[in-house]
Amino acid sequence: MAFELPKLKYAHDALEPHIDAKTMEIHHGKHHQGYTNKLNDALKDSDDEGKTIENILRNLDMDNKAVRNNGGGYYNHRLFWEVMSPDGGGEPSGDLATAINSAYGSFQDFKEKFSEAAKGQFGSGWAWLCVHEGGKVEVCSTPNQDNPLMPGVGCGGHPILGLDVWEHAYYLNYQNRRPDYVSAFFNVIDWDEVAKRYANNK
Ligand code: MN3
Repeated sequence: MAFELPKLKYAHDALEPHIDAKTMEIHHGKHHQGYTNKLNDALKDSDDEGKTIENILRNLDMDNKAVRNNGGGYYNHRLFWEVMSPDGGGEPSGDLATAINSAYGSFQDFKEKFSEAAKGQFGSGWAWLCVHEGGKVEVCSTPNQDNPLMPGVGCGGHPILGLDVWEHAYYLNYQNRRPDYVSAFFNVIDWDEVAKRYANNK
């Protein structure tokens, strides 16, 4: 069964003014669709056809550039759309908040660490919050469409929050002002969704 572009759970303009409608339209409809199509092409008639994306990425041959770039692109964007919401923002609560405070001292310190990872990723890539077995959380970043499920990349563990810092994610609205985009992202993070992923993968 081929992978399909996931539907958004909100309208293209629902995340404005933090993320503009035109960017969402192109990012989801063109970029994510492109990764999805190319992933399906790359998997066609291979041993990985029909496996889950998590399984494919965890066991990836990193020299397989087509699956690395497009499988990463498919998975990363799917997570990205799901951890944002027009009702997002604020701070996490419960077990996730406890884990963040235990790793970073406070939500503010975590926010700073995550923002530094996003702003400091040279060129295209992603910033992540991951959970390790046992519940410890960790911030890291990866280049291009790599992601922490892939062998030897990023912090390992399971990504529960991801921020796309490719220019295609922010250039129309923010031009070169990546820090403003990173800061705006915090207004749309769906912490309930991140907490669900924390609980399911710790
Ligand atoms: Mn992108």
